Amino acid sequence: MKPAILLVEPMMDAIERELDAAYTVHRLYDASLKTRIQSELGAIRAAVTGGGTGLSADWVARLPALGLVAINGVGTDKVDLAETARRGIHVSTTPGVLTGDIADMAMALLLAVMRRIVEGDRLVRQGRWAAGGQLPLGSRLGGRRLGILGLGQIGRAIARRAEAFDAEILYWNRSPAEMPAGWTAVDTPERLAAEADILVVAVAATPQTESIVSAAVLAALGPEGILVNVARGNVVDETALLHALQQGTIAAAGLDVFRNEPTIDPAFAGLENVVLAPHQGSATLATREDMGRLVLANLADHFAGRTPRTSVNADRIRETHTA
Ligand code: 8YV
Repeated sequence: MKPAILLVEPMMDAIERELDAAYTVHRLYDASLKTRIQSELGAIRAAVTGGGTGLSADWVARLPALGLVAINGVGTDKVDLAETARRGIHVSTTPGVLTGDIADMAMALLLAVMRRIVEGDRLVRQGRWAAGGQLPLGSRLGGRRLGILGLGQIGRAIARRAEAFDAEILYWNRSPAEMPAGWTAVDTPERLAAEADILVVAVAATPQTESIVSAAVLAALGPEGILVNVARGNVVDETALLHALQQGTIAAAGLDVFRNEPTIDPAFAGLENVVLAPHQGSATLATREDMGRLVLANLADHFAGRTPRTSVNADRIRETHTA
């Protein structure tokens, strides 16, 4: 009999076909299957989910045979890492394969904001250009100071891209790390915002980074400043961000992530100085295929009795269970 798994959110068709071939897949996102899933809870041995969705503590508690939460993404903020380690449940992610796409998304949002791409599209489509309408001038990226908050793999990929656009790179990182010459370390997020023209958020969401982009950081970014967020909504104080955008105490923002996705604060839709994306950082065919393959490999490892190859908590499980 095929092992049973829970699929929390849809994946690309080719990957779902491979999941179906190897496993009995219980699709949690399909409301019509709810009752059937209830009667299968005891049989489910792995869950597959997205980084932004995770698996609630409630669901972890309802699955007594759960041995793996395979995240189709890199964020582990929506899974209780202490509880999963306590129960010996592995949590795996898809590191590396999505780095370039997220960095591309940060640049796309930044350029869309600076060159007024979305406003321009509306002006052309709605016939206002033909009727004599003009787009206000945009701003130049070359020569501007771009501050990156969180210089992990994704932050570095953003820095490399921004360098190619002739921006000057500043960064803040929680732990000191060796960086290429020419990138300037700044010792607090607030100082980074004060020194940069653009603040790009690429920090992992943890209890320590909750609202790290605070009202004070936004005030330091200033009325000419631009914010780009490709990390997680909860690393930004969203009430302060909306206020800053409404009052013009920062100039503009490009946002791929929000609190309460997908039902985000409706105030964003009323603002002209933001470009909004529905959490698309890793959403390309090639990357979602690579991510899906890594999820499949982690599942195969788990069901063959091996440690899932990109488990993020294998050490923690070992420590918890040998202590
Ligand atoms: C994905 C993400 O959109 O990597 C993450 O943590 O949030 C994104 O890459 C998501 O995991 C796919 O559902």
